[in-house]
Amino acid sequence: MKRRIILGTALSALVAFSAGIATADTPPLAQKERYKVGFAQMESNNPWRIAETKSFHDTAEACNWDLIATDAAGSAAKQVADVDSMIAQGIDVLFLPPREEKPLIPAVMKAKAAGIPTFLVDRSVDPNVAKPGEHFVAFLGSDFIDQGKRAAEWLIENFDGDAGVIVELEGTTGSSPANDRKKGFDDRIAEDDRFEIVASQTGDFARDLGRQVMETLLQAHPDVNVVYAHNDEMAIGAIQALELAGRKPGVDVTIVSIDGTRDALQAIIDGKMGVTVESSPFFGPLACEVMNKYAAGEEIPGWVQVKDRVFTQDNAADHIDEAY
Ligand code: GZL
Repeated sequence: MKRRIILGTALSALVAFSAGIATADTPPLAQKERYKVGFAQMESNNPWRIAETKSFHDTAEACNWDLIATDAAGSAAKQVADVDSMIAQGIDVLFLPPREEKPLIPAVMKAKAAGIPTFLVDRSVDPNVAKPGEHFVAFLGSDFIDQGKRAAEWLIENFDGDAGVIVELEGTTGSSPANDRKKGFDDRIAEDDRFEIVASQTGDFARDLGRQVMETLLQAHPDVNVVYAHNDEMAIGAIQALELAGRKPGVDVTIVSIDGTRDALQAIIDGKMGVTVESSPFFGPLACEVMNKYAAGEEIPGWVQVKDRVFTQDNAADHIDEAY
């Protein structure tokens, strides 16, 4: 039986502590004056990543962290090596956004073996191998399946054509948001027979690759009239490709996306993008809150779920000032 308790939080979004049943097999965290904290970032190639890293730095002093932050420049192998280095430096606690679900499992296992509690932030690992409450304390992040589903539902409600020809730009191959945003969207859109996904290809959550992939798919599918991007960076890249090809995003192509970046909110205001489902990067305050609860001996649910808003023409202008 799951209970959801909506708690006040520093995050703009509400956080629901899904009171899952977590056994406490994870390493303890003693309460201290100051904590040596590891944050092993995967890359800094887009506004979302940069905002997340800044959120941890901005939280450090208020949370009494001596923060060791690394950047794996898009390499899962280097992200594992960065965690090895942090373990050798004797960190008290690890915050890890695993770039891909399987390659980061060794980092989770090594931290546990070294007696270091790990919190996964913004992405998770393969749940068949590593489990919350056993190998890591908890996953702090959104419901990516629900994000994909909500993007599909907006499209179903707002697409006024009778045939939706969809190109899907997938996130990083093997990452939990890419896997789940695909599942959530594809399963929901399949329920409306006006739509067909004619192509689905990774743009690695990157703007320029998203643009290049869109250019290629546009050649193969000139009748495309919907783009579903797993993040705003690829959606903006797709908008660039469509405009270069003489198409009018927001007029003859509907763009649906996820994240809520400043550029996406501006594209919505400009009428080029239809919707972006929020996926907040501001994990610093939540990480501090959950770490302190864990150090105080409170039971932490295996999934500390971040609740997401939806940004459209109706509210984009109200939120662009807080965007990143
Ligand atoms: C979501 C996060 C994703 C963002 C992308 O929690 O993992 O990674 O949606 C980012 O913009 O690259």
